[in-house]
Amino acid sequence: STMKPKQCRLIGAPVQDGAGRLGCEMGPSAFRTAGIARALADLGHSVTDLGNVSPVPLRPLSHGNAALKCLPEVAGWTAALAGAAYEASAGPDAMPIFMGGDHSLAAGTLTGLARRASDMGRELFVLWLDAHTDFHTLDSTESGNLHGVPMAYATGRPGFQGYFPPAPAHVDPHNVCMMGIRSVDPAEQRALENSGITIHDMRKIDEFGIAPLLRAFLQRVADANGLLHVSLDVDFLDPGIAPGVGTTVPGGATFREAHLIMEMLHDTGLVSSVDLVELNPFLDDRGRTAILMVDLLASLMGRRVLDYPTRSF
Ligand code: B3U
Ligand code: MN
Ligand code: MN
Repeated sequence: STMKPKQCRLIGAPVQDGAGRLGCEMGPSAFRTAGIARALADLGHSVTDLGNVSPVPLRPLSHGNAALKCLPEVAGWTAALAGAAYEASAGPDAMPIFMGGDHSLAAGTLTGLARRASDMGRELFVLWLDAHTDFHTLDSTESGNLHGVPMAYATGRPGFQGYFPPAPAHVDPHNVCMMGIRSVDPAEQRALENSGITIHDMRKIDEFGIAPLLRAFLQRVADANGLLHVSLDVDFLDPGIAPGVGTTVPGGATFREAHLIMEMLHDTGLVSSVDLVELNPFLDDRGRTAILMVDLLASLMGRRVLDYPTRSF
């Protein structure tokens, strides 16, 4: 691998209160069972498993949007994860890897990492790989599932104050690139139009191919000497290859597209942290989604897919 050995820090975030159904709580265990630590160590990285984060104690909260589910719980996770992300991202070769847990965990990781970047005098960039934009506010979400809000919180959209913890730092929406998007609610779409976020939906990926779109974003990160966080939602992938998720959307990224992204990310050496989210082991097929997510992480960390035989499951 051309990548400098990293200090991989595995952090379990067994939050499932942001998803519409149970099961993501088992995600960190499934990643461990699928051999995440071993895969990273085999690539020459140092690996420490820091165990699972616990949410801060609940504080009762009531909000005008009656649809909201588990607001105090998700607020508690956000506070705990922002702290964990800030701490685990210290040091020059730090590579925190957050094993979810549903995508609400990114409210914590993004804002904790943004604080770290600002301490270092660097800019944080985010590559958001997802079928969804997760750009709802507490007021606009109709499902009430808080895995639909982390990008809005992290970029400082209004309405979170007094409900979610104050963000330690925000992510500049101009530094966010979303790929794989194919399910956006009308309220999100309106807010995204003037947000500054770059959105490559599946239509664009089909028309131009994933490589040139990604290359343009990576060039911007490199030019800014930025830190790059990758937030990988299982539903970015096509449900045919990744069934272990609660919110399958047809027409997702293929095995080849997903590995190509990871290999291009590896080649740039720009990635400094990763979220692996929305894995629901209860819905998985003999661990195949957990194994695929670990294999994608391994590609990002330097495994050349053609050098390895396909793992069976
Ligand atoms: N935008 C919809 C659907 C959704 C967002 N994130 C996921 N699903 N995983 C919502 O419920 O907010
Ligand atoms: Mn998501
Ligand atoms: Mn999603």
